Amino acid sequence: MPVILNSQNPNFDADFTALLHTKREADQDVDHVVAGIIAQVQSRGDEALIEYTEKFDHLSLTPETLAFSPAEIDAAIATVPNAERSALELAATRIRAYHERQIPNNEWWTGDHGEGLGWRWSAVERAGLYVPGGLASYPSSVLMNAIPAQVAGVENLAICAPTPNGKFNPLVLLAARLSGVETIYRIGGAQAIAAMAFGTETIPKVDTITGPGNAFVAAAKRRVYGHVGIDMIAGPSEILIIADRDNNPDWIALDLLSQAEHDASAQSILITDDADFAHGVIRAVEKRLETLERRDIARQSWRDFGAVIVCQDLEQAATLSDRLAPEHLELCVQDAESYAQKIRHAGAIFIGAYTPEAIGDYIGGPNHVLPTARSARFSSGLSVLDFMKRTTLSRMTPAALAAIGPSAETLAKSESLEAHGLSVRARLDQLNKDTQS
Ligand code: HSO
Ligand code: ZN
Repeated sequence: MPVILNSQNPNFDADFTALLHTKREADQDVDHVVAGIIAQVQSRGDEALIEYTEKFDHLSLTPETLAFSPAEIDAAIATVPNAERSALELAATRIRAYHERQIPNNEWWTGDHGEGLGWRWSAVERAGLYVPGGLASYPSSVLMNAIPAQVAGVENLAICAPTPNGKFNPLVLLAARLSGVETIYRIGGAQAIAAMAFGTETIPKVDTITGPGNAFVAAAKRRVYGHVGIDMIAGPSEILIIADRDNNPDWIALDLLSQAEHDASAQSILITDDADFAHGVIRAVEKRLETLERRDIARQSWRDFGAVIVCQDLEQAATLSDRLAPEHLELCVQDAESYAQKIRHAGAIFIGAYTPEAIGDYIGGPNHVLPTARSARFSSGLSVLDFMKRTTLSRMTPAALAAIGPSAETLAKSESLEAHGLSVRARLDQLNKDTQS
């Protein structure tokens, strides 16, 4: 059974706070192993990469076969059934159109004294995208990582995707092609992150690495951060649904289960103002759990981390939601669009009963790489901006320097940085001379 909380209960605050701080990830102490792997790849390059791939993925590669050849990609893509191909194409088109709107504007304006000020955005040159192997090898995640990079203007995009025992999902290769990525290395784990961060004889070093992965990948991303950029360290997925009684309990149950089936550590929470509805949803979840293909995973997640909260009214629901700062938030309430205005902290909001989160996972357009573990309080989902950086611009005219330079000189003196002050003073003296002559 999930936790069931009622806001009328005197212990509610303590129980809710405990829910907020539930730890969902076992601390896997992999850091020392990862440090060793990174050091090996850094010093021995391809040779180490090939050894680790043999050891962990049971696959023997050579420098020539580290990447899929164009012919292999073509052959794999040819096996993809039409229905999947067109669904993926529609997804790619919609995700691209959504992300194109994120391209930020450059600015350049004239300040108070005639000086030019502004900034300019530019893309990173090279990005590396990590795609997990096995169960979590999602073609949709390839689109969600690669398309924003491509839209940002990144020229060189490469994917690392482990293929344990040589097995891979052809849809991953198709998703790569639809997002303009032709270089796909069949390597994974910390060794793949190290290869992208530091480069090997075969794999060029990148500027930024994005994409989800297991504990080894996460630890490796943490370690290489600073040397390269990274997107985020994603935790297990979560959904919060705020629903009133005028909903179909089975729809809400399925939405809760759509997160629960990802991972035994995923978290699905329902907040409602109606106790009968809450129980209806709990029954509907139980019923669906009897037949769901991934029922073992979903049941474990629902049992260990699921929660149903019956609150006083929907005002309180919005306040509780902001404290949870969920990765995904579904609003199944009357006038959901204006209700959404009450929410401040959420990775993605799905407005109204006809917007199940799965639409956002695949086809809506917004990104599905989102901040987990309450990090929506201070961060956002993956976007075009993650592949761009901003350069500031300033251009003083003599008049502008004459107007604001003396204050710079004063501040330089106050910080005892003489050359700073003199660099301004030398120019101001020259300007004074010019005006006198
Ligand atoms: N809900 C997941 C993303 C995903 N769902 C991929 C299906 N495929 C985390 O946001
Ligand atoms: Zn999902």
